[in-house]
Amino acid sequence: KPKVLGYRERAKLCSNPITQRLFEIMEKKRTNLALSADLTDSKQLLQLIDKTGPYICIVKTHIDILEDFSEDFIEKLSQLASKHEFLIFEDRKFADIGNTVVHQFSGGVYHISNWAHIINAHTVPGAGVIQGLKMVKTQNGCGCLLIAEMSSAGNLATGDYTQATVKMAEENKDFVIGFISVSNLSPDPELVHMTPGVQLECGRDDLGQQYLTPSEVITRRGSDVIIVGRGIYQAPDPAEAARQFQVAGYDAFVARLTE
Ligand code: 6AU
Repeated sequence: KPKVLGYRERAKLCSNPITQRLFEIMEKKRTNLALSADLTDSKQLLQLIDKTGPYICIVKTHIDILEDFSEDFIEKLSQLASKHEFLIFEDRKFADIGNTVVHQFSGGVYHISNWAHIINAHTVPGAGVIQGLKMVKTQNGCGCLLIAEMSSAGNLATGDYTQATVKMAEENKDFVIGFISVSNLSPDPELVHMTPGVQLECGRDDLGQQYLTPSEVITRRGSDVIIVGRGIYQAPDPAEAARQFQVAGYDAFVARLTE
């Protein structure tokens, strides 16, 4: 059984500055919680992020669901990222040929490459999607997560598809920093695993989302980061909910360390 490393040790082993910074933040703030900030009003979204900021290592955005996007939103989000020390992950799920994703990443309305620290991509187009994204000049030296598995019922990211995705990550470690997955797929300490579909109790929603608990995800399945949306922003007190997920996620990691 491979030895489980603490966040500080992981940070030292990472050659990519984004993963290095991520593990340093996780160590310093004692958190493996990513907030999935899926609100559609920018003012409410910024308030949510400011309140939950102390408990999280990452804010994950779906920038294209904002009803009132502006450059000012990006500026305020980046200020909050400095204030609270978290990374910004734009969950754009790039999934097209290299030439198209170059434009989707750098251009359009959102200019994601100017502000995101982390992005993600489906591997269904083949390695060209990675080659394209990698070509784009970025502000923050952005790192990419490959979607190797999904949380939703009946998804097709399984078996050979998942294994081929792991291989693509291992072959592109200058840019790929890890996976969206629901299990541990690679023992390489430089590759980070982030898992969505997390609540304090197992269950599902009406549209195929399936939930696991922090201890199932972190202790038993060996993932690194829990991604939580509705479990936090639909709670009566989102800051208190974020604190609970921080504690549950961190305790689950300590349990794995000491197993
Ligand atoms: O906690 P929830 O269910 O409210 O939100 C989960 C978040 C959503 C999804 O778009 C995203 O996680 N997600 C992803 C990601 C992060 O790539 C992959 C996946 O398989 N399932 C999933 O829910 O913002």
